[in-house]
Amino acid sequence: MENKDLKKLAAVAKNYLEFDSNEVFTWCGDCGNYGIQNAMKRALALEGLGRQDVVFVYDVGCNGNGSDKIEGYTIHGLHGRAISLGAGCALANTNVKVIASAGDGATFSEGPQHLIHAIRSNYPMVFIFHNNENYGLTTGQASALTPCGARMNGTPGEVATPPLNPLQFVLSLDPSFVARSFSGEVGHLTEVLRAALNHDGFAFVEVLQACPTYNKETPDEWYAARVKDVGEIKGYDRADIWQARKLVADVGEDFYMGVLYEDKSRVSFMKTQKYRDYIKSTLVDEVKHYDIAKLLP
Ligand SMILES: Cc1ncc(C[n+]2csc(CCOP(=O)(O)OP(=O)(O)O)c2C)c(N)n1
Ligand code: SF4
Ligand SMILES: [Mg+2]
Repeated sequence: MENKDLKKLAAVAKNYLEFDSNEVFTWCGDCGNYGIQNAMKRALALEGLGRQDVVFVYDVGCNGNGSDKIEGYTIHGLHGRAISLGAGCALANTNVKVIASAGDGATFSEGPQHLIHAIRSNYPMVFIFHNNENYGLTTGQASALTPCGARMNGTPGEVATPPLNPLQFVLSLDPSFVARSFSGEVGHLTEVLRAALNHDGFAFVEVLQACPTYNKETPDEWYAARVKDVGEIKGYDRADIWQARKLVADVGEDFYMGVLYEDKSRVSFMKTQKYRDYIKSTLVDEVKHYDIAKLLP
């Protein structure tokens, strides 16, 4: 290996290790959150991003407990509110990358209104959607994504209400970036997250996440036997939203992963604000103390 390659490798390793925390992991063994956290750190390090370049926003849930297992600027908010907190950070300081994480319960039961407007406004952030098809932290209740027939805590008979199709919903909102990956394929997820980090706008990344404790029907092996890369579909054009919509609507045996849709012509929210065309500072630079005393009667 040449000296310059070694230096590059050392820089990637340094960034990766800087994100490591000494906190004890509380996730169950084989939880998909380990793979997601690992892929996120790998993607950031490979993109040359260190602790100072990122804000991590976590929701409430097992996924949210990742917040104290990573060193960096982290916010651990309320259930269903990671997108709104992340959007605030992303708009206030466009020089940092914002990665918000939330579960299926948070995203599609508690906070879908925030998802809708983040997509519509194209806020510049990466959103990692941890889809384990249940409320993991509160011990395995059904979410809006739990399949019919599942027997969950709180629904001991069986779930009778049909689940939402999350990507069908997201693609109906005219998003600018939609991808899918799987927590058990860290290499694949790393590359998907790198693509998301390079997208100028709201990058929605669904991660099919194993929850071996409460979702016994779909362990790692179940997903591993069904996931395929979208690159295997001859002639698939990721710029064609109708191909993506058809792909996610066909809920068959296979789950296609990769970047499913990307509109490179879109720009993120702040760049659409004409009044800021000639302003070089970010909103955080513009925070000032004003003495309002003289304005008072
Ligand atoms: C407004 C509100 N409602 C309910 C709860 C209780 N609660 C905490 S975590 C959780 C479920 C989390 O499920 P999900 O968002 O899918 O995350 P997971 O634990 O599966 O990663 C619930 C219902 C809460 N914290 N706040
Ligand atoms: S309950 Fe499920 S999602 Fe939560 S830590 Fe355990 S395996 Fe992971
Ligand atoms: Mg969940």
